[in-house]
Amino acid sequence: MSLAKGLLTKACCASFASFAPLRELQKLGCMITSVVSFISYFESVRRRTLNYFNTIPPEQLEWRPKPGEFTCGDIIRHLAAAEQMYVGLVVEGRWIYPGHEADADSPVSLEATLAACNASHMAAMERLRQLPDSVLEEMRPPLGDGPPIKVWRWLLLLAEHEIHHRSQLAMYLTLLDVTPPHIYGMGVEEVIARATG
Ligand code: NI
Repeated sequence: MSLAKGLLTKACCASFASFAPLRELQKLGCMITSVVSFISYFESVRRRTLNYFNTIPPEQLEWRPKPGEFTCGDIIRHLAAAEQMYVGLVVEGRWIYPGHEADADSPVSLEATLAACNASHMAAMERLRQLPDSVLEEMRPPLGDGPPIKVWRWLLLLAEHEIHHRSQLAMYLTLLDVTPPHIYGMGVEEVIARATG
C-alpha cells in the first residue's frame, strides 16, 4: 500500500504539500523538547478526538453529507492512516499513506472501526517512543516540492490535521442531529458566563 499522492486528493490535506512558509520554518529552533512530551500531548488530543468518535450513532457510521465526501467512518480511518503516514515519515523518512477505504463487501461496526483505530494508534506511539529526542531536530522531506522541515514541526502538523478532521466530524454530528461534545467540557455560554471579567 503506497503512493500517497493519488489518495490525498482532499483540500484538507493541503498541509502535506509544500508551501512557502516552510522555508521560514527551517530557521526555527525546537519547540517540543522530547519525544515523550509530544506523545503525552498527542494522547490528550486523541482523548478529545475519541469523545467525538464515541458520539457517532453506530448506524450512521458510513453516513456522508454528500457524494464524494468522507463518511464518519472514513474520518476515523483517515486519521488512523494519517497518523501512520506521519509517524512513518518521522521513523523512515518517506511518505506512505495506507488508505482509508471501508471494505464494501464486509462493512464493519463502529466498535470494530474504533478498535482498529486504537490498535493503530498504540502501534504508532510505540514506534515514536523508540526514537531518541535528537530526532526532533532532524529534517524530513515534504510530500511535494519544497525544502525539508524538522520532525517536531511535522509532529505538530499531525496534531493540527487531526484537530481539523475532528471539527469536520463535529459538523457531521450536528447535521445528524447529534449534539457534539464540548471540546473542554464547557459550552460557549458557560465560557461567556465565567469569562466576563
Ligand atoms: Ni486530511
